Amino acid sequence: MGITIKEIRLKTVRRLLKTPFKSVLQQVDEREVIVVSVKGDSGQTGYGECVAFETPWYTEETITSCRFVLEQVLLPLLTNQTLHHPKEVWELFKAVKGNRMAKAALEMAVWDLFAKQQQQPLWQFVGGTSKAIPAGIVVAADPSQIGDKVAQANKAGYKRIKIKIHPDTDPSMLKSIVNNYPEILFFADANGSFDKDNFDRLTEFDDVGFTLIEQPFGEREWILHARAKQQLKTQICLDESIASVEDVQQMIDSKAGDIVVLKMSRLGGWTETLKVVELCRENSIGMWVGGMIEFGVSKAHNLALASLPDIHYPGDLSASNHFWEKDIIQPAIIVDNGGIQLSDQIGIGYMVNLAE
Ligand code: OSB
Ligand code: MG
Repeated sequence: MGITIKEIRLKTVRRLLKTPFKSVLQQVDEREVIVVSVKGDSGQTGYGECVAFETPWYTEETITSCRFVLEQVLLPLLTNQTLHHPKEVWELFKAVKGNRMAKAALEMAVWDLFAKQQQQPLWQFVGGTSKAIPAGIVVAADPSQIGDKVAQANKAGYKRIKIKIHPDTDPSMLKSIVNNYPEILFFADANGSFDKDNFDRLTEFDDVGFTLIEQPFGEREWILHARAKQQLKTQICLDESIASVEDVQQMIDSKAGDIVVLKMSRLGGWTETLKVVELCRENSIGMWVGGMIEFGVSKAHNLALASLPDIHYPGDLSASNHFWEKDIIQPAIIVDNGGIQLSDQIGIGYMVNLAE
C-alpha cells in the first residue's frame, strides 16, 4: 500500500518568544521556522518543522540554507515518488551531503503521513509504548533570575529542570537552589563552554546535585569528555557532539559519555534517530529527547519519540505556553502534574493552525 507524494508546501512561521532565551552561545528573542506539509494521493497531509536557527550559532545549517536545500534539492527528489515506507526517504536523499536539518523536516512529515494512512497515532506507528510523557523545562536566563525561574517551573509542576551553565556560573548558588527542591531532577547544560584550560572549574559543579552535565566541551572533544566521565561522579551527556549514528559509536568507543540527547532535527529525522536509539539500547547508553525552542509540530514528533520504551530520562518537553503566546497546533500542549499526555488521534495527534 504505497503513497504517492503529490504536493509539498513550505510555510515560514516567525514569532516572538514570551521571554528571551539566554545561553552562552546566543540570545534568542524571535524564532523563525519552516512548517513543511506533505500531501499524499490518499488526500491526507503530514507535517514536519524545520528548526534550524537564523545564523549558524548552534548547528551549521541556517533557516535560509534549509529553505534553499528544501526548495531546490529535496522537494524535487520527493515530489511524485511512490513510497512504501517512510524509511525510503533517507535513501532518496542519500546523494545529498549533510543538510540533515533540512532533510529531517521533510522526512518527519512523511512519517506523519504514513501514520495517518495507517490510521495510527505516530507514537504507536514508531513503536512507542507510553502515553504519559514526563515533561522538562529549560532555564536559560541571567544568573540573578535562575532562582525565580526555577520556582516558577516548580509551581507549574515540572519535575525536571535544565539549567544553562558556563565557566563563570557560581556552583554554590546553584547548589542552594537544587537543595531546595529534593523531588526535582536537575540537569546542567554547558553548551560546550568549558575547555582544557578550565577543566577544574567543571569539577566544581560535581557536587551541585545534577543528574547529568550536558556537553561541557566542544563537539569534537572526545578525549576531554572521556576525562570528565572518568573524573566526575556526575554523568556526562552529549548533545552537540551527536549528529549521526557514527557519532554515537565514537562516543561509545572513546568512553566519552553516559547519555545522549536525541535531536531528530540534527540527526536527519526519524530513520537515523531510530538507529541511534537501537545503538544506545544495545550499549546501555541513556537517552532523552532534546528541544530546539520549537513549535508544536516539532514538539509533537519529539513527544512520539519520548514514548519509545528505552527513553528513560525526561526530555526538553515543555508546554506550548512556555515559549509561545500561541502555538501553531491545536490543542496546545499542556503539562499536568509534571507530565504530558499523548493524543489518541492519528499521526502527530494535533491540528496545525498557522493563523496568528
Ligand atoms: O543546547 O539543548 C540545547 C535550545 C536551542 C538550542 C540548543 C539547545 C536548546 C535547549 C532546549 O536548551 C530548549 C528547549 O526546551 O526547546
Ligand atoms: Mg544542549
